[in-house]
Amino acid sequence: MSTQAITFNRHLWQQHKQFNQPIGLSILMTQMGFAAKILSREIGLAALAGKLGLVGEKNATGDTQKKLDVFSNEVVIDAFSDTGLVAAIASEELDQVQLIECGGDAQYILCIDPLDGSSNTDTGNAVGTIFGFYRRHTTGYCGTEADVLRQGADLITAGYILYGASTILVYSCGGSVDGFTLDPSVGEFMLSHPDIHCPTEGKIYSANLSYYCEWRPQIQTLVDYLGDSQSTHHPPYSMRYSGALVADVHRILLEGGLYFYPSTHQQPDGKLRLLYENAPLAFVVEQAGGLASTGKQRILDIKADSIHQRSPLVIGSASAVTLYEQFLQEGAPV
Ligand code: P6P
Repeated sequence: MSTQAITFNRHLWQQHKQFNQPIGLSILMTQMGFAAKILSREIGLAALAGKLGLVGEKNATGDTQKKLDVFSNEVVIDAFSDTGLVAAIASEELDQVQLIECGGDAQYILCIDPLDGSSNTDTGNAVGTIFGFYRRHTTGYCGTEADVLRQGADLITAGYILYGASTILVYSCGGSVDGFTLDPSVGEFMLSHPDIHCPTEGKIYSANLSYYCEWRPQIQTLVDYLGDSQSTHHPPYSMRYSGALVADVHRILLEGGLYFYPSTHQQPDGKLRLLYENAPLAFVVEQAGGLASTGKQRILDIKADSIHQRSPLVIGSASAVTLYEQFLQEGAPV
């Protein structure tokens, strides 16, 4: 590898110099890269360190909690709580917002899913971290829940880390979407996917088809349409679904197509959480030229009323998301 290779920290410095990105945000992203290195190592070695399996509790959203869920949450809280930059953290693994006593200087709010897809940990399949930073609205001694209950369109930076065949950090601060692959031999994230654009079309759809019978008839019709390999309206689609939102959306971001997790009778608002899953991913995919909605409303336009609020999600190529919305609202095109 040449020393001309762009490390994540060198990229952040360039962003600061060229686009006047606040140095505080650059520091926070450096911390995110540090936390990602720790998690990549621990997830990779968990089977050897007795860190697989459950802790027996359920988290705030009713998901069973893995040992790695608890560990991952501790890593991200430790990475940000004493930076003096973050006034509050909303995490999937915390019932309430973690309010941080930081004086009036802390300018940022973090919403995070420390370990997305943790049902995959014990089988060695891909998992991820999803994060989004907002600028703080209040100026008191510590942040407030109101600072956290935001509209995704207010995000200033968002991204994810995929712990898969390689560890990839993908993020945007409102301009390009860039991806960095961890080189464990030097302990650096190296620029590997500069200026990612979500293809306007794709031939992949990603959904848990075991819920097919619980979906609205319009969504069932869409799935039948996408699965029709003899269709004269579109080339054949392939279905890919890993059970980890980050892994499935990353594939769609790079190769095009759509991921959807609709509402069902049991989960009328869907399963996925708005603040620390759907909104940060919607920010990244929109910056890359894709779309993200509930099927009826743009994800980034929804203001959160509670930190674990759920929403349906369809995300991916602009044409594919638009097709989904047409099916949901008008039924199959004639
Ligand atoms: P299901 C993981 O718990 C998660 O939030 C996402 O990472 C993933 O896409 C989804 O839930 C999987 O849910 O119902 O298909 O098992």
